[in-house]
Amino acid sequence: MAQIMGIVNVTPNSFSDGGRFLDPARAIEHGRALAAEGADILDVGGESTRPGAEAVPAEEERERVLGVVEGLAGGGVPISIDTSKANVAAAAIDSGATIVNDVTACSDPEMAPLCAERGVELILMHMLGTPRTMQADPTYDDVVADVGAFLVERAERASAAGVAADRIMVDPGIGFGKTVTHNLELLARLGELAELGYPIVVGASRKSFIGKLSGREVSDRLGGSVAAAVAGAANGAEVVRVHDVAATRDALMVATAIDGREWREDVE
Ligand code: HH2
Repeated sequence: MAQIMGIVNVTPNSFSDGGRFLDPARAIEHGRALAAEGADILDVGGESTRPGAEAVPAEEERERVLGVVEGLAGGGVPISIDTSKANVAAAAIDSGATIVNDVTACSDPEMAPLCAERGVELILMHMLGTPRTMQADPTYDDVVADVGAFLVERAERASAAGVAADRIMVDPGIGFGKTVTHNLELLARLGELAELGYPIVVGASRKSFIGKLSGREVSDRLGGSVAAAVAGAANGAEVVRVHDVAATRDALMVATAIDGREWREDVE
């Protein structure tokens, strides 16, 4: 069964839960609840990447996330740090994070050398442009081929900087410079990206394409999000990044059991 990465956003402005977990104690409580629901990884982030979001200074981002990483590390569930800044990642690794989730795929030249030196896993995500600009008329020749070529190039660059190839995962970046059609194409053809040789991470949870398809506000996209996670896993994702762990876990367990015609002990 695909692994479930539970989202812990320590931000005032994340698109679906901004401000709810800015207080570190509440964020830790939320992370623990997601772990109890069955999260395999907890992804802690201190900078929103929603369309139009402004960058957060490193000092502020560090202050938001470090106590939360520290509070959740050692709880039996690996912690990933969702950051594009190497100095934030370094401090989070010191606090117990073992995975770096970089939505800019190592735009910071220090990021890959850091991950190599510290022996952590690295998630490289595709984004077209920056959060400020990415939704302004994104265009591709073939979105799957273009995203795949970008991810391979960044993965090879990270390898050249010393990150072991088996510690690299790639993510097509659903919603990051993509139209609804691009997102659907990527989710449907995830298997082509899996053939690149790196485990696939995918995050569709509550994103706007689900709102556009279902006509639902962000607070009411659970059904669409679960469907996207199940489809992503069926098409080759090894990790699904979600806000709603319990519902996703139930759905993946049932879908996996049907697929393998097995249940309980045998499905995981
Ligand atoms: N999406 C978001 C943030 N980080 N990381 C990966 N690897 N893949 C994703 O698709 C991804 C990500 C955006 O979602 P969220 O954290 O809920 O919102 P915000 O960026 O507004 O905090």
